Amino acid sequence: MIMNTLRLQLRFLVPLLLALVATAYLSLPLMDRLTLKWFSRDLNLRDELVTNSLSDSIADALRDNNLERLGASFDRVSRDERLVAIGLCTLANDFILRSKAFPIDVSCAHARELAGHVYPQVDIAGGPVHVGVHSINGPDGPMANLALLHDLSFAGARALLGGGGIPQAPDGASGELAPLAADLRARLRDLEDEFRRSLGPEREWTPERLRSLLHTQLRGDEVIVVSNREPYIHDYDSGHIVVRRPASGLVTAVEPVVQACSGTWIAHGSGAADRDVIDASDRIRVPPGHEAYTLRRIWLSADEEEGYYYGFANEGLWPLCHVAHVRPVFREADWQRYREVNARFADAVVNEARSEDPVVLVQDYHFALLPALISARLPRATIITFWHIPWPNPESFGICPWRREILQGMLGSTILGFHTRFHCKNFIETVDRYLEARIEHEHSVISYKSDQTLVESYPISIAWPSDQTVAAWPSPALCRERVFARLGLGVETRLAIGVDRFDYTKGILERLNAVERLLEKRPEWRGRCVFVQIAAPSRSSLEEYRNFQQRIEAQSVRINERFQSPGYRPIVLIAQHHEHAALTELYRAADVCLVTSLHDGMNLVCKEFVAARDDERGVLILSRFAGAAREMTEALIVNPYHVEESADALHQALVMPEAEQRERMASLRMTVREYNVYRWAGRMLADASRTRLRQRIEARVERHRGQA
Ligand code: ADQ
Repeated sequence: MIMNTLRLQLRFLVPLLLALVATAYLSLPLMDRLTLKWFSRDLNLRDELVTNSLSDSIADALRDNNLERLGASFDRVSRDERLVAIGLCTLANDFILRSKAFPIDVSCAHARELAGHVYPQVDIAGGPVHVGVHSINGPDGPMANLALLHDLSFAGARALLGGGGIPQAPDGASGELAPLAADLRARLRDLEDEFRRSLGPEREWTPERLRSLLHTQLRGDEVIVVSNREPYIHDYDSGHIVVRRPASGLVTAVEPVVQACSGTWIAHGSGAADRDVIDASDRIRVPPGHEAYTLRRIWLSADEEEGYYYGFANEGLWPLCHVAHVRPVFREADWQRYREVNARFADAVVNEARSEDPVVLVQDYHFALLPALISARLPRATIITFWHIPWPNPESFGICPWRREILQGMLGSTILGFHTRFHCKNFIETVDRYLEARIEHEHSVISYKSDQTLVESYPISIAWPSDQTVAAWPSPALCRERVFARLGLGVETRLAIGVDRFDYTKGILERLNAVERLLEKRPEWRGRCVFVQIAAPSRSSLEEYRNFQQRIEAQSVRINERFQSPGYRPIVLIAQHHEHAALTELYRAADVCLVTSLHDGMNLVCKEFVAARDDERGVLILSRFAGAAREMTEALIVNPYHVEESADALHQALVMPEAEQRERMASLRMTVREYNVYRWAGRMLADASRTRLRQRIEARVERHRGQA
C-alpha cells in the first residue's frame, strides 16, 4: 500500500522536475519568479507526500532495529525506472541503509549539501539525477534523513534539456528558444494533465483547502458566479419578509463554494420581496446573519422570464438534453429573449468585475451564450462554465435550430465542465459534427477561433456535514419518532421515501409503479410499507409540468384506493417545498430512499441521504441513468423503466440485513465524503489556475519570440 502510494507519487514527481529544469533552462527573464515558485511548491509537496508515506514504516523499523525488511523495500521501490536510489542516513550523516544502486561517490553529507541547491542535481554514470533529502520524525523529533535520487534522463528528458546536466542560464537564449517554444507548450499541457490526475482522493477537500487554493494559486483573484436561480429568495409571509432557499441542486452545490471564497453571485431576483431588501446597486450581502458574499440581483420582465427561462431554457434545452421522451419546443421569440437575457447578464458581469481578469463561474443551460459574450468584452477573464444537466448525442442535439450559436457561445469558456466523461464525449462529438473546430482529443481541448476550451468532467456533490452539524442533528430514533407521529404511521411500518422537484425527468411515476407492483406481487408488504414522496412544485407555469403533477396525484390516489385499509395508505404525496432540516429529519427516519431518475446529470438527493446516515443504516435505490450511479456503486442500481426490477429492489431493500446495510452505507459515505463539493470546485479552480499560468507563460514565450 505504502509502496503503491510512493510509486503513484513518483509518477507525478518526475514531470514536475522536468518542468523545473525546463524552467531553469529557459532562465528567469522568460519564466517569472511566480512560475518557479509554483513548480517548486508542488515539487516540495509531492516530496513531502512520498516521505510521509514511508516515514511510519521507517520509524517502526528503526525502533525495532529491524532493517532487513526495510532494505528489501528500498530495493523493490528503486526498481521503479524513475527512482535511482534511496538512502537512509543518521542525523550525523552516516548511512543506516541504502539501496543497491545508491552511487558510491554520493555520501549522506554530499546528498544533503546538494539538496540545499536551487537546482539539486548531480551527474552520475547514467545521466543527471535529482537529489532530495527529507527528515524522518519519530515521537521525540527527527530520527533520520531519507535521501531520494531520481533519474532525470528518461523519457526524452535529454532531448528537452539539450543533453542533460545542470541547467545554465543560456547565453543568447532567444536564438535557441524558437524550436523549444512548441516543445514547451506541449510539455506544459502534459504537465497540466498529469498534475490534474495527481489531485486524486488522497487528501480530503475541505472549505479551508479550497480557500487556501484560492489564496495561493488564484492569489486573491476575483470570483464571480452567474446563475439563473438565486441562492436566497426574499418573500412576504403574512406581511413579513421571509428568506427561502430554493429546491435546486445547483444552489445546494455552489453555495458552499461561494461562501468559502466570498466574491459576487449574479442571479435573477425572483422573490416578491427581493427589491425591498437590496441596496441602490441591487446588491445584498448573504447568507442572512452570516454575511460572506454579495448577491447581485438582475430583474427580468414577465416577457423575458417567459421566453428565456420557461420557453427556451425549460421547454427547449431541458428536454433536449434529457432523454425523458418529452419533446423539446423551440420558438423564435423564446430564442430572441434568451439571447437578450444572456446579453443582460454579460453586462452585469462586466459591471461587477473589479479587475480585467476575474474568474467567472457560469452555471448551467440558461447561459449557453454568456461565455463568448464575456470573453469578447473581458478577454483576459477565466471563464469556467458548468453544465449541470446531461449533454445528448450529436443527433439529438441537432434538433436545436440554433445548435451552432449555442456551441459557439459555450466555446467562449476557458473550461467547460460536465458531470461525467460520457457527457464530455457527447459534447466533443457534437462540436466535431457542427463546427469547424480543432479538437485535441488527447488533452480534451477544443480550439475554436481564438479560444481554447478544456472540456473536463467534474462530478458535483454536496458539502459533507461537519462534526458540529452532525452533533446538532436529532438522533435517527428521534427523527423516526417525529416523522412517524406526524404522518400517523405505526411503529412497525417500513418507510420508503422520495425527494424531488416535481419534474418529469425524476422518474416519480415509475417509482409509484414500482411500489404498486411490490404490493401486488408481495402482499406481505400491504399495511406494512409506506412510500412518502416529497415533491417541490417546479416550473408550474408550464403545461407539461402541470400535467405531470396531475398525473402523479391521480396515480397516487389510484394506488391508495387499490391497497388502502383502515388506518393505512401506501402512498403519501406531499407537494411542498421543505426546509433543509426537515429533509434531513426525513432522510434519517427512512428505511429506504428511492432515486429513480429517467435521466439526471448527477442527482444530489442520493448524496444527501447518504450524508444524513451517520448511523450507517438505510438502503439507497438508485437509477442507473443518474450520473451519481457511476460513483455510488454500492447502492441497489435499477433501471427505472423496468418496473419488475425496481419492485424487486424495493423488496430487497426492505429485507436487507442490518450488517449488509452497514457495509453498503459505510462505503457510500466514504465515497461522498471524499468526492465532496469542495473537490468539485477545487479541481475546477485548480485547472483554471494552471490554465492562467500556462497562458501567462505562453504570452511571455510569444513576446520573447517576437523580440528575437
Ligand atoms: P436538480 O434537477 O434540481 O439539479 P438534484 O441534483 O436532485 O436535482 O437536486 C435537488 C435539490 O433540491 C436537492 O438539494 C434537494 O434536497 C432539493 N430538494 C428536492 N426536493 C425538495 C423539496 N421538496 N423541498 C426542498 N428541497 C428539495 C440539477 C441537475 C442534477 C444535478 C444538480 C447539481 O438536474 O442532475 O445533480 O443540478 O448539478
